[in-house]
Amino acid sequence: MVTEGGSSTAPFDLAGRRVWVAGHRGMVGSAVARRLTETGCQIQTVNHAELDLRDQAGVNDWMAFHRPEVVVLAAARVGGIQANATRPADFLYDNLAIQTNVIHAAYRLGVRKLLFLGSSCIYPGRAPQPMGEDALLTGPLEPTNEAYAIAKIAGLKMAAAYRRQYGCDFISAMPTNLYGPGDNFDLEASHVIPALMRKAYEAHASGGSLEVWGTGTPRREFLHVDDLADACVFLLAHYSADEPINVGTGEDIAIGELARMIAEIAGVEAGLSFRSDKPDGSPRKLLDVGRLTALGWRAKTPLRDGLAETYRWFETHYDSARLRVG
Ligand code: GFB
Repeated sequence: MVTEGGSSTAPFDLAGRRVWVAGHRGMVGSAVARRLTETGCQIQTVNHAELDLRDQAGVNDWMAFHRPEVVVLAAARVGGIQANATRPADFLYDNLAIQTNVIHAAYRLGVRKLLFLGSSCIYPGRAPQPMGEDALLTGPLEPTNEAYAIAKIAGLKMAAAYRRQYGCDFISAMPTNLYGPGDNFDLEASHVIPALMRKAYEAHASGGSLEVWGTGTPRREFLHVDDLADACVFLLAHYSADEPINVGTGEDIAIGELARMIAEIAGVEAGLSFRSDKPDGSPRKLLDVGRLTALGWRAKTPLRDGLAETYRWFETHYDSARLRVG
């Protein structure tokens, strides 16, 4: 395991430990829970109907009763560019409340290891590319997701503060844009990949074109959620430091090119149409994944394969997936 000073110690062993995956119904949490089944740990989960993570007393009671030894904090309000831009209060309040309650209770109950998940949008909107961890707080945030980014920055700083003040082994990972089975396919709230998949499915059926928001020129890096889950388990075992660590593929693609790939996978024949009234957001978001690569972890899923697999999942879950909202 790599620690503060870069020194190596024995990996943190998950086998036999009680591991709470907060947010296990979401795309990320469910992938992490699937991956954790391979580690021999005892996975703990709780449904939203039983526990609202924004309720501090409820979180304290649930954690005191179930006593997780490890926490993966994958619960969050997430959404695409439009949801972020139009519902900043929800993104700030929900995320600040969830992470504050869980991190503080984890400290009070002596949780041995906690992984906080952030997002590449914590970095400035015009940060030099690729974005290293040292780009944090060096410039203004991208306005379309400022609220979410502020909440996530507070979360990673909170994890680091509890490390420093109380010696807690709390770490933070910053994943790039994610996709995969179990994503949110609601057209107003979702990220670009599920939105384009749903629109492509419907365009294929109707013979229409695939509608793409913005100019198609912004570039994004996309990581399959199973790769993220694998990285989470790797980091729990091998990472222990104040600084957040980036998780991505190190490669990006223009949105127009991504849309062409999805159109091809879905068999859309009428081409693309661009909605110039919709925002582009950041011109480019590519992470520098050098620190994670140096520790020995790399993403495995080629984008085209991951898209094809996710599209097959969406086709078979069309009726339920399109009704899921974030
Ligand atoms: O995935 P997305 O919503 O998130 O949009 P961001 C990425 C790019 O795809 C933008 C374009 O340039 C969009 O304009 N795009 C094209 C579309 N067609 C569509 C479509 O039909 N739906 C959507 N949603 N986009 C989010 C942040 O930013 O990234 C979050 O708002 C979070 O806070 C997340 O950080 C990872 O990459 O722009």
